[in-house]
Amino acid sequence: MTAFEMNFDGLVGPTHNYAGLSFGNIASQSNATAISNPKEAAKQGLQKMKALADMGYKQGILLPHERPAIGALKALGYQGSDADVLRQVGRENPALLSAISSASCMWTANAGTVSPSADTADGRVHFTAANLNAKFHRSIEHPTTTRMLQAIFHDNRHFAHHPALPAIASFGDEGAANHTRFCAQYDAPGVELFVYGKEAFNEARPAPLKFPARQTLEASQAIARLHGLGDAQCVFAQQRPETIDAGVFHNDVIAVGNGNVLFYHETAFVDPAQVLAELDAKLIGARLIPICVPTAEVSLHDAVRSYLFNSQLLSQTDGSMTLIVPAECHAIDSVAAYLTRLLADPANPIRTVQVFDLKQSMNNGGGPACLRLRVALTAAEYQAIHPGVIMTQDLYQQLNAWVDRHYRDRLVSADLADPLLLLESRTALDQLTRLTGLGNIYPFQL
Ligand code: SUG
Repeated sequence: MTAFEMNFDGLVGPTHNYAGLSFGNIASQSNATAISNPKEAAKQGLQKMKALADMGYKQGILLPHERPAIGALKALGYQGSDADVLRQVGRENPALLSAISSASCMWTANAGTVSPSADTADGRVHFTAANLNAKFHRSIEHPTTTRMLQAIFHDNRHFAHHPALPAIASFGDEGAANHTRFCAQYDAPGVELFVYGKEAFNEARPAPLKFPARQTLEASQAIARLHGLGDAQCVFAQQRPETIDAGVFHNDVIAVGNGNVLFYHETAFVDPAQVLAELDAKLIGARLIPICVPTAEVSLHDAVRSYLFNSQLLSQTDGSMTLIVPAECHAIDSVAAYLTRLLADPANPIRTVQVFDLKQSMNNGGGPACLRLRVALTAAEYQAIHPGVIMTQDLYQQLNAWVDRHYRDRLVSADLADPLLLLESRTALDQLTRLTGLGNIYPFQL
């Protein structure tokens, strides 16, 4: 195989906190007033990255964004020194302060959508940063995300970058969390599954009643056009509105795919039979292997509580697959029992399950799959990426020491107005850009 999948995990930033910012994301809402531990969060993430690198997978990092985002406050009319602005917003609008302080860019499955070179019309890897405009705290991510992706994937012979879609709900785009690529091999042309929550320009179509549908069909179609994907390479599928209303705010909370395997819950799609038939028909060189988890074995409620489907499904060199699941999967009986049966069943290629403690991120609704952006790369493309973000033993040690130096182990909302936190955060990020050799990508450095 001359191509492989590389995972870029979001390094958790120094302002990681719980603020209940995501209506429709049950974990975020239930932990709105919890005390966070940014140091532990960053280390939990680093451990997963290192473990995958040690297992032989290509692993990279995406850097945290500048938070608190003073620039976003200035754009809203706040004036004065950075410390004055922080104090004023802390006094007048703590909810806004929480939003511009969120470390939400850690969930890099929402950083953007990536189409590998084997799929695109011009033979380059295409990236579109997600506008994330369903939530204010996430809508401010894409300018830095775009700069970061451009800095890492800088060789325009191999990589093409598109700015985020128009910042309006009709084109709401949540990136790779609603996008899965299926293929016979990573360097063979694949079929890209775009999952959306509603049709923006057709209100007659079903839509969730309680929680927002963050991704629209129109946004997904625009990404497919921008990336140069033909009709024969795309499947557009609607999430079941009732499933969104049960807390499935992204498709990667209810389905995961890799290679020719789709692991999904019975309630994931409006029309699962159609999705499977179309994927199978459009997949070249392999038959689709669907693994459906029925409600009778794992209820939708347990699927959301455990984040079973927010796992990473990884190819092993012997053709089998490994599932990387959060620790919550072992704590919930129905899910633990299901996983035992899954491993015992020779009819599917999943042979091993590995469990990771990602509690700090999970408390905000972010499991193993949320924390990573997948990029399928050929060997030549891999050679062309910025090497400073590739996980190695050395980088792992340096990042752990960097976290120890700069991160707090306790954060509550009252701390966000502290000008010292801003200073600590900027100092840490400035050193991080040096450590990774990425150059000036943050507003405070520009
Ligand atoms: O967008 N949580 C994130 C979780 C994103 C998970 N990503 C994927 N499923 N791919 C979100 O809802 C909560 C922040 C807070 O409440 O403090 C938050 O933004």
